Formats: sequence, C-alpha cells, structure tokens
Amino acid sequence: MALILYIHPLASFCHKVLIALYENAIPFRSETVDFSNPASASALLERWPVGNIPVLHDGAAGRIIPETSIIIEYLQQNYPGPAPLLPSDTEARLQVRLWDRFFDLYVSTPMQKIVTDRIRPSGQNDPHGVASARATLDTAYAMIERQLSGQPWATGETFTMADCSAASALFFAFIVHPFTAGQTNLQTYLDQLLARPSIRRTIGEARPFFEMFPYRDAMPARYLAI
Ligand SMILES: N[C@@H](CCC(=O)N[C@@H](CS)C(=O)NCC(=O)O)C(=O)O
Repeated sequence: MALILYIHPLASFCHKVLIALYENAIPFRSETVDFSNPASASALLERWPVGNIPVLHDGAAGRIIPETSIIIEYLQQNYPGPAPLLPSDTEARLQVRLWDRFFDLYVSTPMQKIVTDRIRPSGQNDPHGVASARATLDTAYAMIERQLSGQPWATGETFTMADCSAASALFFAFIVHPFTAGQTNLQTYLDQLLARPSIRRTIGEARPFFEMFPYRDAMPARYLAI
C-alpha cells in the first residue's frame, strides 16, 4: 500500500485527515504511534522532528507529508477522488482555507490546552492558560454560530476541508466546553457532522480508546453510540 498514515486513533488532528481519506475512499494503511514506546516515538521523530501526528508517508513518491491541511491538499492533488475538499474557484478556496485554519487554531488548539491541563503533574496546572483557552472557545463559538447562519457547512453548501477540521475540533471541544443553549446553529452543525458516514467511521474507530481520554467522565452518552 503506497500511503501510510501515522496516527493515534484518539487524536483529533488525526481524525481530520482520516475523514478526508474516507470521504474520497483513498486506499491507505494506518500505523499507530505509541508515544510511550521510545522506538515508536523516535521513528516518528525521524520522519518529522516536530513530533506531531498525523504524518503521511507516500511510498510511491518517496515523500513524507506533515501537517493536516497540507496532507489533505496533497491528497487532493495526487489522489483525487469524487469529493474534492478544496474547491477550484479561488475565492471559495480561500474561504475553505480560512475556516480550516480557524477550526484548527481557535477550536482545536484551545480544546487541547484544556484537555492536556487535566493530565499535568500535580501542582503544575495552568489555570490562567485554561481560562484563556475557554475565552478563545467562547469567541470562536459565537463566530461559528454566525458563520453557519443560512448554510449547512462551514463555508457554504458543500462539505470541505474546513468541515473535516470542524468535526474533529468540535467533537472534543463540546465535551470540555459545551455550547450555550442559544447556539442552535452550532448544535445542528455538530449533529450533522456526527451523522456523516466518514465521521461516524472515524469516531467508531476511536471509541475503543475513549477510556484514555482525560475527560471521559464528561463525554455525552450519545457519543458512545456513534
Ligand atoms: N498543526 C498540526 C497539529 C497536530 C497536533 O497537534 N497533533 C497532536 C495530536 S492531535 C499531537 O501530535 N500531539 C502530540 C504532541 O504534541 O506531542 C497539524 O495540523 O497536523
């Protein structure tokens, strides 16, 4: 198999790329990175010294491709499928890139800050950083609520890379920082994302690892039935 995606099945940024692969039925093999295993961790660092996952290895091209948005664009360029996730129209494409960045930077990143603070060694928590992450999520949720008014997906009528980013970000963000009662567009959007086959499949594959999630106790019951 030419494409190998190095992942962890519970990791939200890995979900973003898995969703893109499933949307276009691109054949690939996934390999789980075990950060607690020095051999597995150092093999990842050899491929991408930053040490983040996911990382794609394209054996046919002899290339390593890191960074979720770049991986998805690379897949579209080199392994195009029936569901392009970046539109060809340049203005529409800019909007997709903007909202992809938005979900990564202003939803996923603060969500990760809140989650990882829970597993810091005792006495090394960062209450100021967590409060700031919650404030960022409040701002982001209000902006997404407005953005979704009158359109089903993040940038319009079509499911795109921005929605891949949104799905992985909002699934976990909702657990650690729920939407307010008035944020009905956000709630409908999350429901719609969770009903999509590529996303159901990704979450289904993550479910056996939910016990490892530091906020497992706060997971909505319906997440367990996806
Ligand atoms: N900007 C990166 C973010 C990737 C990222 O933060 N991945 C997390 C997993 S969801 C990770 O590798 N965490 C492990 C670490 O930082 O050591 C991307 O889009 O690929």
